[in-house]
Amino acid sequence: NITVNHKIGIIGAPITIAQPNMGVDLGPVAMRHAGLIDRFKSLNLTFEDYGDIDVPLEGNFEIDPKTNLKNLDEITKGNESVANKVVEIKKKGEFPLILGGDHSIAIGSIAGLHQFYNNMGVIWYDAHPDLNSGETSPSGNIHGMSLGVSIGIGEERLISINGRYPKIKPENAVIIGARSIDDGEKKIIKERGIRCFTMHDIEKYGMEHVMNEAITYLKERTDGVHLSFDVDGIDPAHTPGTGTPIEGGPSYRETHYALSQLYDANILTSVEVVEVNPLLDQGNQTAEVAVDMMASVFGEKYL
Ligand code: B3U
Ligand code: MN
Ligand code: MN
Repeated sequence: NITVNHKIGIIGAPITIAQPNMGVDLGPVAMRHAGLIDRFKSLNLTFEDYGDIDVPLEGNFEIDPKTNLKNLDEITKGNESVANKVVEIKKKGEFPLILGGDHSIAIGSIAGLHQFYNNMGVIWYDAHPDLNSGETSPSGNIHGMSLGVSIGIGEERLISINGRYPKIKPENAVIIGARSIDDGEKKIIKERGIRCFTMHDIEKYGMEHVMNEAITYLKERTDGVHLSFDVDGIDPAHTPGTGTPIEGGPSYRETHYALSQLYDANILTSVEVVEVNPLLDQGNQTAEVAVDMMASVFGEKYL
């Protein structure tokens, strides 16, 4: 859990080829440039930045007719490296913070993390549920499949990275902020009993209530909670620098508050932040917002 004495192990995971836009590989450097390290210092956190890991950066972006996936070999390889690095950090007793990279890195981070828990949970803060597979994907882009892979759906080579699957039980996954859900994903959410708080729920009940529900639910049933934070979860008014912005998301304020609730509840055991793309950004705004959000997760308060 997050305390000033629990060392945070930071890694960059610049996987970019699980989606089509150039530039997500620059996410880690953009967030460091936006002052992530200084913010952690001023919070008196104990941490070490291990830099970016090596991952394949080139693919051919052709849909393989057998799998309906793009760049499977390279993405498998990259996520094996992510998983190995996360295992290394956990074995040192550190709290993993992984900087993406596209959202496919969650395949590797959750694969690495799962061996340390019996009943791991995940909070998926995202405009998308990322529950596609080769069978349902409209795009063949693997970043839209990472929660699906983590609950054991889809390509064998992905679901079996670092051992047994599923990595997490579907009922231990909570999605927050979804507002772009493909038909195949709707089916999976219903059939597998995934808790999904869409924008409709946030509008109706308010962010505070939704987060309290999510926290209570996960506290009761899990022995660790990974936050998988996709910056496109936030309304694109605040985070334009991302590949698939979707209108009508939670504001900066709501997101900031939600993350401070997670800090106060003290339930998180690992965090990742993904889909920051400085080449699509206005200035470095999206990385700056991402850093503000990480500061909130790691305990920064206004007063
Ligand atoms: N659901 C669509 C689009 C998408 C998913 N994740 C992002 N975009 N960032 C798909 O391709 O799976
Ligand atoms: Mn995502
Ligand atoms: Mn998304």
